[in-house]
Amino acid sequence: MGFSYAQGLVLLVTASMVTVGLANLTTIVGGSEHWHYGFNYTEWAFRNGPFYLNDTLVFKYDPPNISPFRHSVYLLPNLWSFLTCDLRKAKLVANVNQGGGEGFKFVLKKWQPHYFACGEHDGIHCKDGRMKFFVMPLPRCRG
Ligand SMILES: [Cu+2]
Repeated sequence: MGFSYAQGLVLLVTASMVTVGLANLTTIVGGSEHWHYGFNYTEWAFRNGPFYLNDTLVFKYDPPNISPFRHSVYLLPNLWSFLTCDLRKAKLVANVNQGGGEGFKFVLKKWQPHYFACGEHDGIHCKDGRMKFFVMPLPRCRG
């Protein structure tokens, strides 16, 4: 029995699906909304996930010389600090100047929960402005 056209087509489609599945993605946080006060990023992350190891998240926000609204990006250490927007043990990953131009790129390199939040105004942007979201990057299955 020979190799039919249909079999070849199935192979081709399968191969391209696998390629898409393995490609690391770059996602702009908030999509066209970028990173600003008042947008529901928890919901955004839920709708746009799951994210995978070595995917890139891009945070876009204007620096203080362009916009009066200052933003930043912090990683919070645990679920409780995330829920309460407690920034005391948070780690700064992008300051107020790093969101301009092409934005700040964060690669999800670690297989662990990531609690992102804006750190401006003592946690008010996180608490009232909803500038926080959770990502648990999944490992990709490489068959
Ligand atoms: Cu902010």
